[in-house]
Amino acid sequence: MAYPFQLPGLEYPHDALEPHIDARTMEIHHGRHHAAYTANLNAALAGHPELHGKSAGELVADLSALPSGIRAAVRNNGGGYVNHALFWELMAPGGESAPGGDLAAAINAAFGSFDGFKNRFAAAAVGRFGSGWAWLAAGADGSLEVLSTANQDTPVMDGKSPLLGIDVWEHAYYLNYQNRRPDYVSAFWNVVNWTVVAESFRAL
Ligand code: MN3
Repeated sequence: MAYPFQLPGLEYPHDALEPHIDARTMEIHHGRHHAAYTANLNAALAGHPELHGKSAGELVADLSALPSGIRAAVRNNGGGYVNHALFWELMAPGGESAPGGDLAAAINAAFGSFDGFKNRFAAAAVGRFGSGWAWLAAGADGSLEVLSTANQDTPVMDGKSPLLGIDVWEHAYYLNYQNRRPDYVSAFWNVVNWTVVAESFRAL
């Protein structure tokens, strides 16, 4: 998909992830926050038809190639666009509780165990000061790592492939969890769509 970017639809109803993520949060997060990133990305690109053939992923993968006047806007809003498009796909009601197959083996090899991975991921999510994301990502050589990014930065900006991510901006959890970000992070494991994560891993 390229300019003009459109807000991707959700594959499940707003209330599908309850009680872990409440319907009102999903309505506002998808319908207002993600919609705003989409509109602001389009606004930044409107006067640059030479960029209209690029996907959002291509735009954020090489920020240095962009005109300086829109670089920050594309970083923030293009990042927000791709991060949220992925985030909705990474969640599903009643998903598997853990990955299987090659992905499970790779996680065990990189982090010692699935619990070892979960602990690292949760620490990155809880430890991100202010707004941002925590990720399971693959480097260019396919090696798995846990990292976090500030604001709407994405591992794609560093040439890495995001496999699983959690949004830890307060808008992602404040209505239900207020200041209890660790509780939101714990609840997130109940809605991870490991099938999608495994598909991304296989596609590396
Ligand atoms: Mn968000």
